[in-house]
Amino acid sequence: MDFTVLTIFPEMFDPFWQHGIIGKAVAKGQLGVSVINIRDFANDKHQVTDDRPYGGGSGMVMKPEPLAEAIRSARQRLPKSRTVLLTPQGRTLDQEQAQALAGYEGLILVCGRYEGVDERINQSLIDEEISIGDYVLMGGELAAMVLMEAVARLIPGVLGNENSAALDSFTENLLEHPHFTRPSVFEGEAVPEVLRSGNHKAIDQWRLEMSLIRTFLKRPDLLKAKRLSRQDIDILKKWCKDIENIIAAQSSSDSDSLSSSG
Ligand code: 4HQ
Repeated sequence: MDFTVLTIFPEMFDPFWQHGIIGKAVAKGQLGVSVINIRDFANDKHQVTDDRPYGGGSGMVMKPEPLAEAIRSARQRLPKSRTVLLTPQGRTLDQEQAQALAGYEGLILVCGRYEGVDERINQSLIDEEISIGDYVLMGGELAAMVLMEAVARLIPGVLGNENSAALDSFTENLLEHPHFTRPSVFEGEAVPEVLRSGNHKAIDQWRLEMSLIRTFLKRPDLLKAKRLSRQDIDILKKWCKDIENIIAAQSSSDSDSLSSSG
C-alpha cells in the first residue's frame, strides 16, 4: 500500500510516519509513504495556494491550479490509486470503508485548509469524499492521519500475526471484552477469577459474554446490526431468562411495590 498526502503542511506528517506500527511498516517496506507540498505546484513568485471566494464572504478558498497539478503528479506516480478528499461533506469513515480502502494499491489523500477547495477540483479529480466525523477541523491533515491508521492496520503483515484478530471486533459489530494485566489486585480491584483459571474454554466463553453485554449496554446500534451466531443467541437468551427469573421472584414476594410504582 502506498499513501501519498497532498498538503500545505508536509512537516506535520514526519512524526506520524516515524513512530509506532506505521513507522515499523514503513521501515519494513510494507507501507510506502510520501507527501507532496501543494505549494510546490503554485506558479507565482509567492507560491500562493489560496484566494478570495467568488461571491464574497469571509475566509479563503484553495486555488484550483496548484491542487490540480499536485493531484495529477501524484496520480502519474501511482496510476492505480484512489484519490480521496477529506471533508465533512464526505461519508463518515467506518471499519467497512477502511476495509475497502485497504484493497487499493495506493491512496492519494487531499488535505484542504481554509474554507476548503475550489468545487471544480471535487468534480474532476476526486474519486471519493470522506469525513472522519461530524465536527469541524482546521484542515484535512489530522483526518488523513486517522484514515491512514485505520487502513494501515488492515494491511496483511502490518500488525504481525494479530492481524486477523484485529479484523474481528468492529467488522463483526462487537466491542472488545475487558482487558487486564498484572498486578492481580490493583487498588483493591481484583482481576476476574476466570482469567486466572487457565481454563481456556471458560475464558473464551467469558470474553464472548463480556463482548456481547458491553455491546448491548454501550452500543446497542452495533448489536442490532450484528449477525448473531448460535452461541451469541444462547448467551443473550440466558440473560433474558436470568432477568425474567429476577422479575418473577419480585412479583411473587412483593406485589405491593409493583402496584405502587405503576
Ligand atoms: N475539515 N473530516 C478540511 C474537516 C474534516 C472532517 C474541515 C476538512 C476543514 C478545509 N475532514 N476542511 N470532519 O473538518 O475530514
